[in-house]
Amino acid sequence: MKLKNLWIITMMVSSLLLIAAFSVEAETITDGTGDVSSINPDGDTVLITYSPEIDVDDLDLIEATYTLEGTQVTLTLQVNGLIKNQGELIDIQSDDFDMNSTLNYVEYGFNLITSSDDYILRYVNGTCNFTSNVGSQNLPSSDFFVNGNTLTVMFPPTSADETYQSLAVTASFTKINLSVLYDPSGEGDIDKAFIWITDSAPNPPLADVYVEASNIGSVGETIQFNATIDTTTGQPPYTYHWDFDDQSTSEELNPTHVYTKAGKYNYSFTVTDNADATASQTGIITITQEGGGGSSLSTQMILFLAILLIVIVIGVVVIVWIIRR
Ligand SMILES: [Ca+2]
Ligand SMILES: [Ca+2]
Repeated sequence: MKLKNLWIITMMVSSLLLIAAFSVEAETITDGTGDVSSINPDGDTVLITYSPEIDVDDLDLIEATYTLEGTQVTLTLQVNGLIKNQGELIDIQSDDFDMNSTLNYVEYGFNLITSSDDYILRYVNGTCNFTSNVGSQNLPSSDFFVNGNTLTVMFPPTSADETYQSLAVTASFTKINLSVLYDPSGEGDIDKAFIWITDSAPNPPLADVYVEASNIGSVGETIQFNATIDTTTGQPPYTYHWDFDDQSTSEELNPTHVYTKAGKYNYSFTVTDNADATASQTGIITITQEGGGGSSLSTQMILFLAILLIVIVIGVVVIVWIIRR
């Protein structure tokens, strides 16, 4: 009888452990380092490793996790540096919002989509705003904490049986002098009034690449090949591969190449990211014999000399004929 009781207790405990194990749902997304970007004065997105305004590592996302355990969702966000507490959470739609103010804050954000809700969480300097289909509110300070390089947020899910669909995270530094940006005279220096530095995870898929090289060249000529990739897409680091269609290749982004034989070549460039995604672009270059122009010039010279010779011979013949008369 005792043995039977022990057996029942063991079964019950095992079942509970099994239920507990099955009720935990977890996902992790990872992100490369060195993929923090900024917008330069031309409006282009460029990768940066240094800013006089902020430690770029504090924005460089490396990992984010989602866990659903019982009636609690836990989200974490980890950066390469430290979670930076700077500025304040701004609500642009608020009546208190001052259009002449200067914004200067670091924000860490989560967007979690599950089968039952679309959650948006924004953390700025000790304040965490939580938005779901139910509404928007600032979370009590007991529901989130910062530990070095990691921000952790906890909240009850809208539905207990919801399932994970996707998680995206961002880290950003925003410094905007609104009085310059919205100055109707347009006299302020807008480039200096607007700084926006950001990283997101997961990165969008690797975008198309663009290649550039002359479409004509000659044997022995040093030809420059250039490729452009969108470094805010895909997972860095990237590897590059040029195939010049003459049995030679290069692993540089912007190599030079010398063709040794005349002909038409279909060259290609391929970029591969850290997630093994690839993007390619091809081009055609026609290579002519070295000094091709000189060759046709010498043909003209031969023709000219031949005509000159004929004229001289005819002239001599005519002169001899006149003398003999
Ligand atoms: Ca990153
Ligand atoms: Ca990223």
